[in-house]
Amino acid sequence: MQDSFLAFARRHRKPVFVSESAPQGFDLGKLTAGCIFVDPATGGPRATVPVTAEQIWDTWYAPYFRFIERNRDIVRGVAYINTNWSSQSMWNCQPGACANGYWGDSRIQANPVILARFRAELSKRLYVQGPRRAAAFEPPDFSGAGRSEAEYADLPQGGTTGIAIADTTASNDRTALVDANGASMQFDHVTCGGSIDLRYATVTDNVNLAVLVNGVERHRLALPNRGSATAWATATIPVAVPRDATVTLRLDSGDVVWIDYITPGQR
Ligand SMILES: [Ca+2]
Repeated sequence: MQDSFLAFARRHRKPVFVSESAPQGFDLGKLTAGCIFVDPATGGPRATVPVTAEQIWDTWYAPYFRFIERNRDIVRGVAYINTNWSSQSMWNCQPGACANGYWGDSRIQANPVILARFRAELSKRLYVQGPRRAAAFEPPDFSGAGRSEAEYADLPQGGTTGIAIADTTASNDRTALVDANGASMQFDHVTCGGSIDLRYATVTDNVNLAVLVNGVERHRLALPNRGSATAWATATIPVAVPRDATVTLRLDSGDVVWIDYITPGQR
């Protein structure tokens, strides 16, 4: 359902807003889980079962934040309903009076583990903090099935002087620029493959990239000067990628390289 909606939005090059989201059926204060549908025998809630905060996180919150992150090319806003549903007559579920199903309590402050993890998620660079306005939506490059597009990679700003800049504009070929030695870009949730293909361009000599898989350096790659920022070439990196890996490219020398994408793609 969600995927078909996202596919629809991408086809029409529109942004997506996730509205009124909440982990229905969980009570974060009582640490219980219950069926959201009415028990026909009583016209009320079914029995709840005890759960841990970790189980609630893994069942609902982790996939929720993962969904946002994986679709950040078009998911540009979310709203979370932070409320004790059971305290409101419209949503409270009692025998014989449960018109809207069982909801529970989705207040993140009702559990310190959920609260801390929720805050940690929102502190990621993915989210706009404070009064700063979000950047205007520009439809990204959706042509890259099976690719991990550099313009949507994480840019950890590695090293002391390095910077990495994502450019999703068509006029710049929708790439990311790694500028200055020490900077890196990171692709997460890369699917498995026997090697990595890298589409790149550079205008400097002596470009050397370190290739890290799950944080461990696996290869060093020397790239020739292509003479132009859009003179693309593909280099094959003889590094196997395990399932759901993090692939990091760090610029060790050469000062500047543009990266379009790597293969394999991301989950
Ligand atoms: Ca690209």
